[in-house]
Amino acid sequence: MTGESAPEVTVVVPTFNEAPNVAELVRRVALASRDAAVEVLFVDDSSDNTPAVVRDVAATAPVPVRLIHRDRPVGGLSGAVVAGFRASEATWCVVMDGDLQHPPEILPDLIDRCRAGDVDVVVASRYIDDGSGAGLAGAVRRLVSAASTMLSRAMFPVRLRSCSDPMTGYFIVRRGALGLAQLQPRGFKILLEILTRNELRVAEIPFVFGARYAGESKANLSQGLHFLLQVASLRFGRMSRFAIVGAVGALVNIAMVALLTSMGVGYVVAAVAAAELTIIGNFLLQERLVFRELREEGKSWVHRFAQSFSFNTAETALRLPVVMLFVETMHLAAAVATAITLLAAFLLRFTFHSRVVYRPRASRRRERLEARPIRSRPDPARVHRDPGAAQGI
Ligand SMILES: Nc1nc2c(ncn2[C@@H]2O[C@H](COP(=O)(O)OP(=O)(O)OP(=O)(O)O)[C@@H](O)[C@H]2O)c(=O)[nH]1
Ligand SMILES: [Mg+2]
Repeated sequence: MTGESAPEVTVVVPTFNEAPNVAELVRRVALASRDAAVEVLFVDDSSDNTPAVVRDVAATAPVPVRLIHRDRPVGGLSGAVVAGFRASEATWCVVMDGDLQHPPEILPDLIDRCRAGDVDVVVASRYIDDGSGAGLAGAVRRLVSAASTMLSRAMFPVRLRSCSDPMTGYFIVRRGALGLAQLQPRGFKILLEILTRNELRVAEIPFVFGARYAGESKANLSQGLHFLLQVASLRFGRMSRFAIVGAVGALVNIAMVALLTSMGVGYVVAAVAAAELTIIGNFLLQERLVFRELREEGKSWVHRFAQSFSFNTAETALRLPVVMLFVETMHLAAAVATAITLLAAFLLRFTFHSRVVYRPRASRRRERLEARPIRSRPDPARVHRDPGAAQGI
């Protein structure tokens, strides 16, 4: 491949502190990709010396190696993968972990299967034929992986019908088939997002998920919560995340009232204090988990907090008189009146937060509609630095 022509395949490797794996990964990718024009693109959010190691390896590698280092790791692992797709000019993009748990030796099989021309995605699956997830550290990790696979396939029986392993991080996708503007990368499971947002033709080949070559795992418990939120919002949209946060808030509210009254605080004071603390807690959670990608579109957090806090306080204060009105004038049962007002309050709250508190500015809304994959020209030095947010994710 010359510096001018685009490669056939970009191997996108998201990395977070994977310095000891870089050279071995590039060596094995180069060995495996005999007859294909392959480049390796590291999308790096590291705090260690991974970028320096990538630059060193790039200087002598037998295949082109590029680096995007993000100073702001927007969207975490999935955001990194999407940044890689956007910076690629290849027909096909492979996504591969940077710790060699995804064997580069099956690259030819993935690429050959694509060249047959009848598929958009080829998934390396641990769950067909002689594939295996043996390299996942510990029985609990294997169980969690199997359970989350089952859950997501149950939630998306049609879109995931041809995919036995939507949780895999190893696949090849036709870049032109990706609705890059629609992807809202979050969390660890980018393939799940790609398959559920697009109608794609999927094929699979088995692979054995290996043990880490070197370095430390970044998998942790909070990814479990993010996975559940990701599935819920892919299936039911942002409103379901709002509902989950609201439900958690309601439970905490009840627990706080119980705690405060058991400490001798009067029930009215306890109810008001618990309600206000819940409103603050909900705001913090919804900033992170519900409206995260809309936060920076024009307003300060103080402004958002003021709007959210006043709306919720007014709504909480008004709910009781409305219940009384329903019971006294329309003779509804108190429980029915409460249920109606709670449902109405939820819908009003969601609408107010989406349309007012986190309303995207008009220019950003236009940008979203017109968003195109951003292409970056290959750097002559084959390594470039990226300011992260400039990728527009
Ligand atoms: N760019 C980027 N890469 C990440 C981030 N988090 C994890 N990664 C990379 O994503 C890949 C998968 O992460 P791992 O920690 O290996 O997760 P895992 O394979 O599920 O867990 P193990 O089996 O314990 O290794 C690795 O290449 C990581 O370096 C991130 O926030 N940004
Ligand atoms: Mg790993």
